[in-house]
Amino acid sequence: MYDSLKAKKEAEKRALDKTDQEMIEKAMQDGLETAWDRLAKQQPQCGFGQLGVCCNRCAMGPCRIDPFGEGPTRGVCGATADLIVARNLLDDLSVGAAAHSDHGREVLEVLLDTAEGKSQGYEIIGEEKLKVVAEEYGIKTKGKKKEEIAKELALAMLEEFGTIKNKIQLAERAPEKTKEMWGKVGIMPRSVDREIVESMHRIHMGVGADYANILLHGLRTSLSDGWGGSMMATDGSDILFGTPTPNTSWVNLGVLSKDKVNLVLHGHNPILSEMIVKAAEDSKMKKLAEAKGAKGINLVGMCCTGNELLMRQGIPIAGNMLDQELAIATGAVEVMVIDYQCIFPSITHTASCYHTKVVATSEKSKVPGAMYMEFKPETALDTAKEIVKTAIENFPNRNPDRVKIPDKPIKMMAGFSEEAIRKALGGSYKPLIDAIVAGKIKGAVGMVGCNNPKIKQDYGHVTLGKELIKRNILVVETGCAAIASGKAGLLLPEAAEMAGDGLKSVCKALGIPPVLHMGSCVDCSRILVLGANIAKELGVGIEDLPIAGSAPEWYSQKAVSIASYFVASGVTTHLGIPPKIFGSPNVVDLLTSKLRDHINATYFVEPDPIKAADKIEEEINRKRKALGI
Ligand code: BF8
Repeated sequence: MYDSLKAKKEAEKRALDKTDQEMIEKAMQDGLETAWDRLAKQQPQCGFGQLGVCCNRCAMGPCRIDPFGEGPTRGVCGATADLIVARNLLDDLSVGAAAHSDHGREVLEVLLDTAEGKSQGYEIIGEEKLKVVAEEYGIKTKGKKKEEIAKELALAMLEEFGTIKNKIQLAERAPEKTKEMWGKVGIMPRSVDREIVESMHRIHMGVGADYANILLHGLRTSLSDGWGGSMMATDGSDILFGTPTPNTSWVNLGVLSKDKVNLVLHGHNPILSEMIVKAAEDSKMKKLAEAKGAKGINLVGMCCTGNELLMRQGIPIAGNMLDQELAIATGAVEVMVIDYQCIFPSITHTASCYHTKVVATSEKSKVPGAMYMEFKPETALDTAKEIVKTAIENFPNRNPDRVKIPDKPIKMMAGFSEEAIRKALGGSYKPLIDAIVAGKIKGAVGMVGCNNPKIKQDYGHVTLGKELIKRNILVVETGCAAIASGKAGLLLPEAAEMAGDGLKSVCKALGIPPVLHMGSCVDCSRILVLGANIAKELGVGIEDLPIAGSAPEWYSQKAVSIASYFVASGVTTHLGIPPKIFGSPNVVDLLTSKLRDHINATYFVEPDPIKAADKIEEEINRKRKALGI
């Protein structure tokens, strides 16, 4: 029996945001199973798995090591806890790097098709960025049509995935000192695919038993993501759809409309969703929606596809990872379009409780129970129109008695690409550097990553974000972290009132929020470029800057890769959820301490966001001191 008081209390435990709480209650009332329920059903979760000492790689296993030293200390092959933990971590990291990079490859393939006139609906909008990147690749741009440059550039970038040059061009954006550090440690990325394939090789039974050597390759693989696959995804998308500039939009589940056809665009890659934006503007579609009794078409984003559309088009965003089921629970979603990554495999099961149709669009990411409309560059706009039409035709099936939409979306600012930040500062980082040297801004933190039902939704992001800005630490964000801050009102210039006096004065002078939304998760590469450009202007390495990273609520393998390329780039990074490494004290010691001697950065784990802020501030002060400021 539904107990409204109990549901309210439970909702308050599960999520920080009131609109999310409201929808969690509705989901409970509707008898809908969500990730929180599934987590509860999994308790107690396997202790061996949590410590990372379970190995299921080969047919001699599965094996597990007794963390208390009373049972077996080696698997059947002879692997120790150190090796098993290191291999498992490299596995997770490489899966994450592969996901980001494969997304990047698809963007570049569409860029190439567009340059060759083979795609439908696309054009090259980011001409300025096209020229900048082409020049980095040594491609002459003078007197050439943008399509010619784009073709040469797309081919050059696609070649990076399997290049035999033993270096990735975009990694050249790092300061000399940082690159020297990579050379010394032996982690300069050689190509995107090579590092990932080599990871798969290295985690095979019998390929290396040295945990440190395995983890070092993990750092190299992560760099091939951050400075390779992800950066190519960002740059390719900027070239196709334009480099983001600051805009104002709306966030939370309240962006869904009571009287319009709602389409939720969920996943990561902007290539199809950008076409859906175009398709929804078609006057025929608008008329059809009216004919079906709707007042129009309402597109909203979810997760990182949502972030991509928000950054460039100002499309409102319904929420982050744990909101995907709650959006459907509003009973007001006609279609949820999915591409790939971070989509619950049970999403069609959730949708089946309402009239919502899930439309899968990627050959890589089919989901049983979903309609399948395959995205192909040459028919992208037709497919997008078909999807919008499907949503419109589903509108009359909505049951108004089962609809509940929270009524207060929150205003937010997004669109802070590295280029936009530089422009806001007047073309150079000098004003920011001066503010840092003067101590008005103590440093900066790149806060990134996911939701995880193991922590109250958004609590880690918002608590840590507020704590950092109070201490005059500027926060830049991507992914679900940025959406969490949006919901909490931190992405508004008015939020500067919550900041310390120094940061407040800088934000007020520039008219910017103290927490800047820099994009989707592949756009963590924008944070790398920001760090690199500031370091270059200062004449130091990224590893010398008073900055840190944080993933307070991470869950995904992609987040492991991001945290690792932050650390490998010299940026100490906080994890709010313990990674599965604690079965090996040696691995823990290497990652949280010994690494500092080699790359001036480590990972650190701290579930309490206030304590995490203390440690981040300590790290920023350590780097300030070393810089003599
Ligand atoms: O790539 S932050 S939950 S949506 S993995 Fe996923 Fe994590 Fe969100 Fe974006 Ni990133």
